[in-house]
Amino acid sequence: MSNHNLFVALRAAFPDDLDAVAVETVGVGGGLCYTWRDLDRASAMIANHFDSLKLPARSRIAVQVEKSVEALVLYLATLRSGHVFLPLNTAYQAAEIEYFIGNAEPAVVVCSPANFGWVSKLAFNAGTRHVYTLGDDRTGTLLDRASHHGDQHTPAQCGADDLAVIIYTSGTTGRSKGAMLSHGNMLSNARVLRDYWGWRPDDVLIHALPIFHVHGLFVAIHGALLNGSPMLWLNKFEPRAVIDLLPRATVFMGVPTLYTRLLADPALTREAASHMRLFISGSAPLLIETFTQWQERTGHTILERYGMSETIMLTSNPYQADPRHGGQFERRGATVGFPLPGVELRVVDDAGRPVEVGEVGGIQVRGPNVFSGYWRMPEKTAEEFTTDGFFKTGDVGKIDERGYVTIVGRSKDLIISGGYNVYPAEIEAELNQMHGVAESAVVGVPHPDFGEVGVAVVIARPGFEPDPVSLINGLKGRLANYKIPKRCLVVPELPRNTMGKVQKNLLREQHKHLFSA
Ligand code: MCA
Ligand code: AMP
Repeated sequence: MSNHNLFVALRAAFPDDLDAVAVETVGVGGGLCYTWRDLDRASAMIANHFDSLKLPARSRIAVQVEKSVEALVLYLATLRSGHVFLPLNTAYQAAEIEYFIGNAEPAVVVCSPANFGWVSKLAFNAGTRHVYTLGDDRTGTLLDRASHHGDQHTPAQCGADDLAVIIYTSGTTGRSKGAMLSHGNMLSNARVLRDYWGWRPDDVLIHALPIFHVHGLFVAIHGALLNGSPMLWLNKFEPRAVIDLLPRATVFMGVPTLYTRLLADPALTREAASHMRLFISGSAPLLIETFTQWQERTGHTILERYGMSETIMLTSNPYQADPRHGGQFERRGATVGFPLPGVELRVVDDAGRPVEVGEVGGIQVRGPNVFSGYWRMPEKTAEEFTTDGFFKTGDVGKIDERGYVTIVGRSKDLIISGGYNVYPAEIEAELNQMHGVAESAVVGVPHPDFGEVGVAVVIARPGFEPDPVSLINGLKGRLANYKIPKRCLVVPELPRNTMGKVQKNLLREQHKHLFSA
């Protein structure tokens, strides 16, 4: 019986020379080289430790740690042992973590040493039996325990549909939902991207994104590992460090904020980027100005692609001529390119009927990369799929006569700030509980660095005068820092339609110049 464990496919792609460098760390705390053998042995040791715990099959392993190569090894070990990886943004605060742990019921929680006190308390209260620490400096109890185990390990037998990862994504209403991705979802998408982006074994990836989301964890890491390509690894994005690495690298992936920050550094030149093969952008809309400036400054055309936590990657501009589209190879700014091979993508009207070419509608997708549903939320899952098995993305777009997809907006009430998703409903719920607040509306407005940021517009309770700065400060510590609105305005009333619903489009329009350069 063949084993569909994603780790098996990744391991099979390691180069013959296991003593070659797989990951080189750069920047703060950098200067270390990890060979392919190191990744193999270290992940075996952690996997052996998990096996020794005799956890039920497909146990959730929740991880909130700073970025490090050891955290990557922990991901590989989780796959290897057949358990389910549950990555958590390091910015999440106690109330957020409490929800995730309560909802996912992980058997193991791994946290930063500095957070052990409060995280372990939450985890033990929720019934988790094993809580370990992992620092970004190769310390922590997880590594201590793993060091007692052997460095050989046979990967657990997994079917293609077996659960490999749960990624929590917030929602327009209600609490966060855990998108369940299988070994098959991830491997099929990684293979398609390998071919579509022309990955080569001699590629070198600059890895500068966080590894608790699809972009940094799957698109970037699977890409490199599945090709036996080494990574130049930054625990934190620093524009100058990335520019200094360009002459040694061939592939870079970033959210648009990374590209605008790189452009702000004069050291980014055509010469500095001359060794590069491919720059890829995604997670948020790339402004056409950034696309054009990048072309002018570096001579490279950024390849924009589109995806979601629930689906991994869905569309991409072509890297080379795409025979499915008459050999077109143009990477067109402000579009997200063609549906990837194997992905069916349609644009529908409100009644669910496909619209004409060039017309705008809701984007729906189907394919081997699309998740099976939300963790323990069958009703929510059923709502998000059509009867013929298409997933409703909540994105609004169109397909032109040449086949290029453009995202023109979102039907979901979502702000994407620096590549992170911020759901207004979650922030409004917190604000509405605060002293002196009658009602609030959070909207996204353009921002030169983060693309879009949240602004809170608040109405006071009669007789109260809430202080905007105190409201913002009150949110800190309750919500992850990137969710905190960058401005708070207390106003006498909110614009409403005849049904009494707040007209967020008018608020967005009214405040769109708040952060104009
Ligand atoms: C940090 N801050 C932010 C953000 N990041 N505010 C809004 N949006 C953000 N994204 C705030 C902090 O709260 C802090 O505020 C201040 O900015 C500086 O924080 P710092 O940590 O120093 O910021 P940074 O390190 O410079 O981070 C900016 C960043 C980071 C590098 C752009 O946000 C980032 O790595 N973004 C990438 C996200 C990503 O990987 N997304 C992929 C999701 P204060 O000082 O007030 O505390 S996957 C996905 O979307 C799909 C599947 C896809 O298609 O890929
Ligand atoms: P997430 O929930 O973090 O997986 O975010 C997925 C959402 O990011 C998608 O539904 C889109 O709204 C957005 N997104 C991802 N890539 C792009 C892109 N290239 N252009 C516009 N929006 C994007």
